[in-house]
Amino acid sequence: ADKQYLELVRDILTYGYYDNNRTGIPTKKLFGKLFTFDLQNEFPILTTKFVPFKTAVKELFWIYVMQSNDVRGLQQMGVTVWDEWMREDGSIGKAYGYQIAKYKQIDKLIDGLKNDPQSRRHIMTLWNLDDLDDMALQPCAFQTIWDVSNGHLNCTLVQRSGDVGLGIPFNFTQYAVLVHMIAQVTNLKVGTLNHYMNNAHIYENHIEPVKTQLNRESYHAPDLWINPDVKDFYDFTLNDIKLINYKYHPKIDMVVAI
Ligand code: THF
Repeated sequence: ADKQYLELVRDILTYGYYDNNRTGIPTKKLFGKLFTFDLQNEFPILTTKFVPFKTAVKELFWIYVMQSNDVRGLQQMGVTVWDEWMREDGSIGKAYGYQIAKYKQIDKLIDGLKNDPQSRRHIMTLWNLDDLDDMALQPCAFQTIWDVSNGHLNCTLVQRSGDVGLGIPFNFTQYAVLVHMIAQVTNLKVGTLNHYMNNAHIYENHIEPVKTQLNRESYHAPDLWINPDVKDFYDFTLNDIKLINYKYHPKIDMVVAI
């Protein structure tokens, strides 16, 4: 993962288009970037900086297992990354987990993968036109499109806007875990994870931090352990998912743009 990531960082710093945006912190950006991870060979997580794996998995569970939009639930697990977007009622509005629950999207996906694997309609989407105005933040990583080939489960994650410094390292690691989880409960092997970023950007105040990362040598990727006894998606708990031999360089502090 480090190789593709650092190449994207280098590309953005060299060729990125510089302009302002909604947040008031200008970015350098490139249009239309893609990572491809072969999940059979590698669990994708950065080693050139510490990525808080547990936090990333908790956020994933919040969206797809708990199917919640209540930030207080995340806070109870010790996760603060959504605090900036919490509303007075404690939620982020009709966003993320709310949209998974509303249409039973996990259940439909698992059902479809089991009963009609060659379907070309295996999609989960958080982009609901009717509800966009009721979301504290419109989802960045908003869609997954799934495929079964030769007993392997493939997935493309589509992201409209990718914060390369902070959000992106979370996103591909989380969705790799999701592919492993879904593969296990559908009796498939893991395949390829594609991660498409329409606008891949680096905030101006992240440029120096990511440059320190560019000078680091990557370590061998860790392995993912998933409790093989779990057969039902909703039986997964945080203890069923662990990273083994995660060797990493120190954390890099970056401020999130709101
Ligand atoms: N807004 C912006 N500007 N970038 C994003 O990545 C982003 N997200 C979510 C919603 N809006 C966004 C919030 N996700 C961190 C990680 C993910 C976030 C927000 C913040 C973060 O600060 N990560 C630190 C460690 C945090 C911790 O350990 O608590 C890190 O070093 O990775 C897109 O999902």
